[in-house]
Amino acid sequence: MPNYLTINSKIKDVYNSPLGRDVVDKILLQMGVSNKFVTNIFVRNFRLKTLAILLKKHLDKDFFDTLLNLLNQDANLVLTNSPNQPITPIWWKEAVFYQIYPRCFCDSNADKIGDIAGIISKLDYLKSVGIDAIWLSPIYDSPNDDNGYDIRNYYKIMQEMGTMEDFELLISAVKAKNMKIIIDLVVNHTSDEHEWFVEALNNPSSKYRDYYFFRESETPPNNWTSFFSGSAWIYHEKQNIWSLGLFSKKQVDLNWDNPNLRNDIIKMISWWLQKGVDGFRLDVINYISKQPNLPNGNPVIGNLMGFFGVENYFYGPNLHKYLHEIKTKAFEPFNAFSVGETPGIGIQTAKLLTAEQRKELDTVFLFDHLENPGKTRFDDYKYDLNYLKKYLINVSEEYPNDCWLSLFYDNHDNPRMVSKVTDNPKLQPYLAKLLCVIQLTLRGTPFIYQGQELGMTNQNFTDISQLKDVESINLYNELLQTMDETAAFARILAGTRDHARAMIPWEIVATLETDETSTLNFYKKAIAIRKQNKPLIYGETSFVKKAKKNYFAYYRFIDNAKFFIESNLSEQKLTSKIPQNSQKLLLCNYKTPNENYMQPYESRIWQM
Ligand code: ISL
Ligand code: CA
Repeated sequence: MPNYLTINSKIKDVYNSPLGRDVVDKILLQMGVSNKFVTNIFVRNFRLKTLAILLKKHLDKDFFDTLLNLLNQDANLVLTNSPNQPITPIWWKEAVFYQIYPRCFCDSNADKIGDIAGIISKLDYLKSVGIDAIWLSPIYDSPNDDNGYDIRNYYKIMQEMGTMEDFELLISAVKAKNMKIIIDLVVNHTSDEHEWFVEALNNPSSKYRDYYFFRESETPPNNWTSFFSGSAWIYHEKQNIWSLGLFSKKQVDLNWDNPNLRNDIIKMISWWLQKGVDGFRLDVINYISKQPNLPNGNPVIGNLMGFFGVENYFYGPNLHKYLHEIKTKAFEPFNAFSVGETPGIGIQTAKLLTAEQRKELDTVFLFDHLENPGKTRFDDYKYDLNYLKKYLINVSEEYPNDCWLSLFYDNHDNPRMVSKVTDNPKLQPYLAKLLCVIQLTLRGTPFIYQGQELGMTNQNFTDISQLKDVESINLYNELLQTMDETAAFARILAGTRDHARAMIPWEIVATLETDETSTLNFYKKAIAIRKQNKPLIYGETSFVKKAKKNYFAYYRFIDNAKFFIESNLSEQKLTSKIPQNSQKLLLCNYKTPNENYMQPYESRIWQM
C-alpha cells in the first residue's frame, strides 16, 4: 500500500519520507531556523491540520495542497538503499576532477577568449597538478547569451573555441595522458536560435512545436519567475505567443514529456560518447520534468525561495523515469559517467537520484553548503565555516555505501569560497590550503574549479560596466526599481558570477611552481597524498569532537591504516593538543605544528 500523506498526517510522518524531509529542511534552511525545531518531540506529533490552523495567517490551504501533492509523488517509490553493502570501486570515485570554464581558461590566439587549443596547451600543467579528469563547460555552437549554456547546435563547436577537429585533438591528447574528459550537457533548454525552436515558433504544425512550451494568452500564462529576473515567459510579438524560459530570454525550456525529444537527446548523447568523451555534467537536470499543465506557483513558497513556480519542476513527476531512460539507453552502453547539477535537491532525494541500483545518475552536485542558513548568494556577509563542518558531517553520515558524494566549493556560478569566508589577504592563502585539505580527505569525488589551485579570490569590480554576466545585469536593473545604484551594485558585487569568470593568470604560474609554500604546490602534495592512500578515498570516516566550535576533525581508515585530519576553522588560535599515536605529519599549511594550539586556519593531515 502506498503511504499517502494527508492533512491528518503528523510532522514526523512528513519528516520520515525522503522528499518530505528535504522539503522541510530546505524551508528551515531558507528561514535560517535549526532543524531541531522539527525533531522536537512536541512538534513532531503535530498534525498538518493543527499547523494549518496555527499558521493560517501565513499559510493558506493552497500551501498544504501544493505540499501534499508534491510529497505524494514519491509515495509508490521503493527505497532500495542498502547502506552496508561494500563500495563498488570505479575510476570516477578515485579521480580528482578539474572544471574548465573554457572562455576564461587559456587563450591561444590572443583574441582574449579562451579556446580548445589553449586547453590542449595546458594538459601537461593539469597532469603535473595531479588531475585525472576534466569537466568542460559548454563548447557547443551558441550565440553566447549565457556563455554557451544557450546551445544553438549540439553537433557543432562554438567558432570562438575552435573546430570539431580541435575538439577531437583534445580528446586524443587527454587519452594519451591517461586522463578522462566529461562535457556539459545542457538539455533542460536550448537557445532560441536552435533550429528546433526556430521551426517550432514559426510553424505551428511542425513536429518540433511540442518540443517546447508554447501558450497563447493575453498575459504571461502563469506566475513562474525566471532565475535571471522577471517572468519565466518570453513573448514573441510576431507570432503573438509565449514560450517558457526559466533562465535568460534566449534560453527556452524543452518539453521532456515528448518522447521524440527524448529520443533526439539520447541520439545526441550517444554521438558524443562515440567520439570518445567519458561522460557528462548534466546542467540543471532536476528541472526537466514539469508538473502537467504548468500550474501557478504557490506564493508562500515563491516568496520564501525567491522564485515562483519552483515546486512545479525542481523534482517533477517524471524525473526518475527520464533519468533512468537516459542512463539505460545512452550512458550505460558506453559505461559513461554522469554527474547531475541539481539545485534545490536535498540529501535524501539525492540518495534516490544516485543509488547505484536505481540507475539514474552516478553522483550529483548539491548546493546547500554554499551559503550559510538564511543567506542567499547576493547577501553580503562573512561565511561561517562551522556551518560547512556541520553540513559535511551530516551529508557524510547520511550517505550510504551505494551512493557517492561530489565535493566542491567553487564553480563558474559562484564567488570564490575563500573570499566568502575572509577578506584578509594575509590569511586567505592559509584558508585556501585548509579548504584543499578538507576537499581531498573526505569521502567523495573532488571537483576543483580552475584557479582554485592558484588560490584565486574574488575580483575587485568597482563599476557595473565591468560586469558581463546576464544574471548580474538583469538583476541590477531589477534592483534599481527599489534601491539606488550604490546599494544595487553592492548587492551584485556580493554574488556576481563574474568573480569566477576572470582569466587564469598564467603569467604567475611559473613563480608559483618554484615557490615551495605556494597554494599550487600544496594542492599537488594533497592530491598526491590522496592517491597514495586508499583509506582517504574508500575508507570509513569517523568524526570526532563534533561539538568543539571552530574545530573540524575526523579519522579516515581501512582496518589499521588510519589517518587523522584536523582543522582550525577560525582566524584565532585554537587550543588543541597534538594527537596521541600520531606517527607522521603528512601535510600542514604551517611550518611546524605547535604542541598546544593551532594557528588561524591551520589544517593538518596525520598518519596514525
Ligand atoms: O537555481 C538557481 C538559483 O537558486 C541558479 O543558481 C541555478 O541553479 C543555476 O544558475 C543553474 O546553473 C546552470 O544553468 C544555468 C547556467 O547559467 C549556469 O551557468 C549553469 O551552471 C542555465 O543553463
Ligand atoms: Ca582565443
